[in-house]
Amino acid sequence: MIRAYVALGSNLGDPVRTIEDAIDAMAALRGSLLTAISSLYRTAPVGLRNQPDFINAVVALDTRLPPRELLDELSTLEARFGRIREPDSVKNAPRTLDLDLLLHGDTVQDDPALTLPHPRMHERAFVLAPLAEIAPELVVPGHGRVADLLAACAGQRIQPLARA
Ligand code: PH2
Ligand code: MG
Ligand code: MG
Repeated sequence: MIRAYVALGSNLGDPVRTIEDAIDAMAALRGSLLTAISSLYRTAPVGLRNQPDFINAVVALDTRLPPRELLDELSTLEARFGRIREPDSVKNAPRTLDLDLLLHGDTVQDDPALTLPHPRMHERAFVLAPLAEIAPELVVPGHGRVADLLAACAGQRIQPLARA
């Protein structure tokens, strides 16, 4: 089994419900075991700023699926949660559910269909804060320890949600 990390994000509809339901769906993912779940965070949009706040979280999976198969499963889940990818849609536009494969073991690859580690994860507090909760000592290949990377993102507004 390989340890993989997946970031979840939503800022349309009922994002808290969507993220909670998506985590439940990830627990049933083929060939995989859900091994850790972060808190949920309310986060200011990064990139396209004029859109609602996001709800973000990160989970760890132990998986037998190779990177592309896991990515395909995640895309299928996004579609099941109502995400529509228009060919001409704006990059970083609001979305019902975004599932980003952050890391797959220590795989480093620059495939056009899937770059690993995720190319922007090391500079985004909305990924690093939940990831630091479940794997503070983890090293992002080429970038360093998650806890150190998070310390460098101090200006980004994120807030853990109170547990229900
Ligand atoms: N996802 C993006 C772009 N900007 N900002 C926040 N706060 N959370 C996200 O999940 C997010 C974003 C592209 O996928
Ligand atoms: Mg994505
Ligand atoms: Mg994304």
